[in-house]
This record gives sequence, structure tokens and C-alpha cells, in this order.
Amino acid sequence: MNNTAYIGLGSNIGDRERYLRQAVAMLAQHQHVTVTKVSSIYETDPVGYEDQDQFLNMAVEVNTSLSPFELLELTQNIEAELGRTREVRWGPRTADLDILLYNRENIETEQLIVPHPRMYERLFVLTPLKEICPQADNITISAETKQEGVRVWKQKSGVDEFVHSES
Ligand code: PH2
Ligand code: MG
Ligand code: MG
Repeated sequence: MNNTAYIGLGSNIGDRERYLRQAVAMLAQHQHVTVTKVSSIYETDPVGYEDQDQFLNMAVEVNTSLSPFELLELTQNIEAELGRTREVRWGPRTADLDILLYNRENIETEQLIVPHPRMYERLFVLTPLKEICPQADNITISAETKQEGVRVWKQKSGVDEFVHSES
């Protein structure tokens, strides 16, 4: 379990909070993944494709013995199980799980790019990430990034409270 990864989560369809909680619980249930930190939940204006509902976004820290590609497979399986379909790029989704950081590795393959290539311009990614990730403190948010549109929706709680409050 000696790899540390950060995963950004988003949802803007249906019971958004429930999708986020289910996704985190499914990560935590995996034998080779421990969820070690959870951020607050933020409500955020849609970015990229703007004609869609507001998102809830958050980030989690995990310890894992999975490789980056195994972790990607897990996140994609969770997205599929939570009913994600891919119709519009950047469009509405029940659950989106993006690997933001994996240790301090730089990975550039067709399937997976880490650090996540768009995270530096996205306040809806950086704000929750900065809450739980010491190494993200150094990331400065570029001046072009819209500063508004990201509000705390539910304050950060402990991992246990978060994962086990599943109803
Ligand atoms: N995800 C996108 C596109 N736009 N906007 C917000 N606010 N939150 C997201 O998670 C998001 C988005 C593509 O993954
Ligand atoms: Mg994604
Ligand atoms: Mg995404």
C-alpha cells in the first residue's frame, strides 16, 4: 500500500451527493485501496460545456498497492457501475473519477496522463485538492482561471464518517 494518489470526483446528474459517497465507498471497499483523506464537497459552476447543471466536486487521498493503470481501471469500473455514459465531452455525468496525482510520477500515455493535464486551470479540482494535499500547496492558480463559481457545499468530515454514512 505504499503509493499515494489523489482522485478528483464530480457529479451533476441525479442525487449528486449520493453518487459521490457511493464512489468513495467503492474505492474504499477495494482490497488494495485505503481512503486516507476526504475533502469538503463543493458546488461548482460547469466549466467547458456550460449548458448543464451545477456539479458537486470533491477530492480524496488514497493509499494503494495498485499501479496507476490498475487504479484507472478501478475508477472506470466505478464510473460504469454508477451508470456513467459518455455522450458529450465535458457533458453531464453521474460520477466522474479522475486520477490527479500518483506519487510524484509523470505519466504520459494514451490512456492516462498524470498529473491530470487540466487540473492547473480548474478551480473545481484545485480547491478540494489543496484542502487535503500538502504538495498541491505549491500550485498557484493562474490569473486566467475564473476565481468564482466554487462554493463549499458540505464541510469536510472524517473518512469514516464519510464512507460509513452510506444509506
Ligand atoms: N468536469 C468536466 C467538465 N466540466 N465542471 C465542473 N464544475 N466540475 C466538473 O467536474 C467538470 C466540469 C469534465 O470532466
Ligand atoms: Mg474523467
Ligand atoms: Mg473530469
